[in-house]
Amino acid sequence: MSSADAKPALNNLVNGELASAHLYWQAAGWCFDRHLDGCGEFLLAHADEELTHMRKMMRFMIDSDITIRLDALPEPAVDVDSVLALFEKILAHEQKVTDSIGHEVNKAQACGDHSTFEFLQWFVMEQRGEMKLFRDIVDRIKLIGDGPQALYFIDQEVAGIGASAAAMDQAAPNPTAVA
Ligand code: OFO
Repeated sequence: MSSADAKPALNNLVNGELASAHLYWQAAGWCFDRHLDGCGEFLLAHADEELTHMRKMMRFMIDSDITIRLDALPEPAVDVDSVLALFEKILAHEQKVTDSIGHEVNKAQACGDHSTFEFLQWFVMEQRGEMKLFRDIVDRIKLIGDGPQALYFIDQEVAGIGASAAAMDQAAPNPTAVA
């Protein structure tokens, strides 16, 4: 491993946040096509949240004099045939994001980059919340069942989960927020 590889690669995480927003926009489109407007609105709002994560990371890089480099976005293929499969795909995506953040945290710790290590702790906890949110949605869909009769209830449930997650975020503002 070169010494460049040993350093935390925040560019990878910035690109990951943008890819998350890209996937959620496409997933929202999938929902609106099927008249699942509650799910669609939830995913649009979640894409906005991903952009705030990206911006937070970019601000840290700018303030730390780290060059920002954006990559081409992969096609956000939403090739699923049920709302359960859609949210399982999203949960798997969030697991990848969690793993990428953990990887960079390990590198920051290994190379003694305390500033980056501390900064990334916010993302570690954020991912914990993301995993819980999407696990809850998947569990709820499984409970309701995702047959045609259930779609209306699923749509309402996801809208409700999204609204309470947003209210909790507002009630507990991030103390490490970068202006
Ligand atoms: Fe940025 O939290 Fe989801 O990916």
